[in-house]
Amino acid sequence: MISLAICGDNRGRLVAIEGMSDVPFPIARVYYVFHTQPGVDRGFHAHRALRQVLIAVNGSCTILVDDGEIRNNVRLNDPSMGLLLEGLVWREMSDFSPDCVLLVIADAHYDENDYIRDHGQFLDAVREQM
Ligand code: T46
Repeated sequence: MISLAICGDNRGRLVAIEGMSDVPFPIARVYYVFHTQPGVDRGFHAHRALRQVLIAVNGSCTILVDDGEIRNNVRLNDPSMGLLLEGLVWREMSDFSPDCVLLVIADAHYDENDYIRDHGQFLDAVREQM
């Protein structure tokens, strides 16, 4: 988890995110997931090279992270906390609150070739890198 500094005053709060300081990579892309329908799960893939930070800037959701050996659920519910995903990590997103806005900051442009969408192929890739 990455803790993001909050600039707060009597007007409210602000979080600024700069590449190579607040997140440990240059920022190439930002996208957000919102209006996720009840009961819908997303993700179910890993990335070969992409580095990302996930932040629930509103509401909450759960990210299952799986490195091929250990599977952990991380609840994101704080707009000042980011989940850094790098290396071969399978991820599944679930339990989105109706108001959830999941912001994702990435170090590369969208590339479908970087995705591993089959869990068996993901486990093979983990074994190959050992
Ligand atoms: C990830 C998790 C956390 C684009 O055209 N450009 C983009 O930058 C992205 C991210 C997606 N798309 C298109 C591709 C699909 O037609 O948007 C559609 C939904 O993408 P996807 O099914 O991959 O969405 P999620 O929520 O399953 O996964 C996304 C990211 O793709 C992925 O990198 O780590 O969020």
